[in-house]
Amino acid sequence: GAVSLGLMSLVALMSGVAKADNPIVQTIYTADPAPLVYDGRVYLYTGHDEDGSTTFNMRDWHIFSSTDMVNWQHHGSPLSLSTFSWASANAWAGQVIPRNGKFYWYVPIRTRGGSTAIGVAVGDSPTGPFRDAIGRPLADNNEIDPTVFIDDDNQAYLYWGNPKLTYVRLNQDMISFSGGLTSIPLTTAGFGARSGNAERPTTYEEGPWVYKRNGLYYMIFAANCCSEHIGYSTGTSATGPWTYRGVLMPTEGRSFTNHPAIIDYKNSSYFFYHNGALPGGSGYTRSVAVERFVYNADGTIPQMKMTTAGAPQVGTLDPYVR
Ligand code: FUB
Repeated sequence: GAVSLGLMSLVALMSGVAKADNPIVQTIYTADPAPLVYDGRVYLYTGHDEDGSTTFNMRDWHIFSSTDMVNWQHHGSPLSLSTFSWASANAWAGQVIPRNGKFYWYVPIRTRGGSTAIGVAVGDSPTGPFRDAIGRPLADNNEIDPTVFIDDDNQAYLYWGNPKLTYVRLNQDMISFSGGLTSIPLTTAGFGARSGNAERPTTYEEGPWVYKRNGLYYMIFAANCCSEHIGYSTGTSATGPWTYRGVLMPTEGRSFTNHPAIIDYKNSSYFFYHNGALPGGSGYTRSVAVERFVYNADGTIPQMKMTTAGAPQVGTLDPYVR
């Protein structure tokens, strides 16, 4: 069924401004938040679950922006599967980063050949328009969920993966890389121990988000599918070694996935995630939400709970079928 709109959201939709409370977007189902602070504004890139979906049904990505973290403007959908001639399905979790006066949007996509590959789109502004930067996958190893990070020495890294975790060193052009694909060792010291899954001995599942703060590297990620919680690790360099730091947000609510992102904006820190809190919400009709938080003095992150998580649908969580 369609998302039922409260009066607030209806007004918001008509005015093009999405309102306030969690979930951030109440006019469509959104997932996989990727915020970017640019030129004094927060741009929020999301996936889009189609109304009434009973499996992952995602064909395009959307952009929202805000200058107060309360009122969100919807910039529409300037990127979709049709942007990539080689795409067949799965407009899944991506991230945007500016460089060279351009904006690079990395996304996982199902190819016409059937594998899952990482594509890169490029635009001249944070809201596009965007075009396929290279006309083919940037990397094609049947893995998902890219996160991109530029270190202080200007070296850019792209990390992605489920069940593996891989990175490459991107070249200055941001649309090619040097040195090949490198596997990050998934050790329990680095990513925590998972029990009862011999193929996945650590909690790492998917959705990595890498950033650096006060000299410390952070990798936050979706853990222990299904249902997922959010965990995180810290490292002494962009390539590790990583040390597991624990659970950032426990499992809760109607969605069996969650997906993390963190930014600092106007002297506050914000944690973005998704759940199934809207009317009609589920693991396939999700919505993006945000919490403000304060880092502990030692740089660790306090554990957070969802606000407006939606009541759990006990016993009705769908298996995670790709
Ligand atoms: O939204 C589709 C997939 O579900 C994403 O790629 C994963 O991170 C999970 O959120």
